[in-house]
Amino acid sequence: MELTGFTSKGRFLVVLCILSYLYKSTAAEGSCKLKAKFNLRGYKEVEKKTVVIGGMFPVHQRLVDTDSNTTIAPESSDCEGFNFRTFRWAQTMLFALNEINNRNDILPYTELGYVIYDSCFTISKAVEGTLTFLTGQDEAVPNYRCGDGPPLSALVGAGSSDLSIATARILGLYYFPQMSYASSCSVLESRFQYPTFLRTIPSDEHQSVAMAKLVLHFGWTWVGTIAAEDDYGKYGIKRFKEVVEEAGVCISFSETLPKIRNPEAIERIVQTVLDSTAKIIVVFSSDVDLSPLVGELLRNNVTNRTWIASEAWVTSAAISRHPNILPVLGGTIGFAVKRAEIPGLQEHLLSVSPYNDTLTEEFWGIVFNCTMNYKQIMRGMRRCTGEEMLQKLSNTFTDVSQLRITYNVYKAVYAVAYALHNLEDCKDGSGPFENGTCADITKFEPWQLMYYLKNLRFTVPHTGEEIYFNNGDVDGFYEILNWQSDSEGEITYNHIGYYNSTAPPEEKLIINNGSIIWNNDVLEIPRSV
Ligand code: TCR
Repeated sequence: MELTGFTSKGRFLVVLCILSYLYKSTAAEGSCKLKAKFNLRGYKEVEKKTVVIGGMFPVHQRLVDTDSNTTIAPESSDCEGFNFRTFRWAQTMLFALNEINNRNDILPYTELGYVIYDSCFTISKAVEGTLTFLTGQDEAVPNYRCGDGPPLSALVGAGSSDLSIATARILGLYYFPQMSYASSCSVLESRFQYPTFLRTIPSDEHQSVAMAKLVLHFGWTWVGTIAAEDDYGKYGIKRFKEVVEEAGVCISFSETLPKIRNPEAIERIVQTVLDSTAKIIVVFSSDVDLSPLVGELLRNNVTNRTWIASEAWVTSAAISRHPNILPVLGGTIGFAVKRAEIPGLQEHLLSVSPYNDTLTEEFWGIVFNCTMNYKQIMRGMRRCTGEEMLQKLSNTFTDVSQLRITYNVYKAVYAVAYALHNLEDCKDGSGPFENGTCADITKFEPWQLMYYLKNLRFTVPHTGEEIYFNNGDVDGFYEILNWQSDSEGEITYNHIGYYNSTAPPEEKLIINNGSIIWNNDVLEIPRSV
């Protein structure tokens, strides 16, 4: 599923554009096969040059199970499991683009358009989206881009590391820049393998070491580990184990969370946790993969454990808002990336309308339990009026209290925009390319933009954070959070310290032991056995 469009000065017009433009310019050659499958295409109102930024977000959680019937032509699978948190990330990209298009000091002569793909947390969808993006067609034809069209700049995405590893390999072939906001796996550090990959999230190398230091800080010598069955989980926990084992800590058990539904495997993991004497359990996983285990832990009332959370689930409402979660996961300690306030973002999220595109329409239907689909209305489902009020609900989509990956998305879009700005701003004669030449914003090469991304340094609006990339990566900085309960028995994420990879060795991990409340409201540090 894709969204394409252009945000324009103050207004957001959604009109057929890019593809019909491509179609017109190339139909004569008969080489472009186009089926109208895009949800949205955009049109710019102002007469300006346009550059398109790609985005990729795991808005749905999985592919729909289809039977492998080979008597009919296969089709690209549909997705299900709409995720409010990742939908907020996608909307943040639109918000940032709008903000940039409304500013006169960034890219004053150029308008930013977008194409957004839903990767459905699935590698095949991410690859499909990447090929579609590069070729400009709705069918993924590698090595071929149809017509001139507005120049493509960079791909912001993909969500998780295994998706980015796949897309970065393809994009790398074309030396096409990719700016990731959530793919933190340490293997993505390799510029040899992924020459055009950059990210606004720190590499998990830092997080794994920080987790190990945390375990040593509390004097624990016996821990269990659970990892998601993907590159994030596997590499994250591998590095953690290396560091703690070197310091003499023993690993009581190492379990892997299944990627596809597997209740028996989940039950086995719960049994391992129950049978083990280890009371400290480190979990490297996304919230989506962890959720089934949490359900099973609740059913079995597994208490008296201390859980150490990786960044991907530490502030996840999908986990912490489970009813009766406190006895099981209260006292959890975890690592989170920088949080920010983004002025105007909440207003943007609240102004989302079901009529914007197919994703907003689907979102609306789920939130208000209604439909805009004629066939479903005929079948008796309640019809959405479009007048429903998002303001009246509190949900993960409009909750702006924990803007962390969301903030990374915001930074990623600004990074691409500033790099394009510097490219546009270049003065011929003193440019970085051969004989002092510059790139032309209306038809630059991907490697030319790569030059500007590599040498970028900018200040993020509103937060003042200074961003630059060191071989594609940013510094490792994490806040350390502790799950405590408020007066209503809901989980709150309390700041108890931080980890700074750039500080001198003794000052990297700073924890205020006194501010921690452990599982079952205990105040002293739990023992590991
Ligand atoms: N890096 C993970 C994916 C991920 C994620 C998240 C997914 C991160 N944080 C929050 C959902 C929600 C961090 C990866 O695969 O690299």
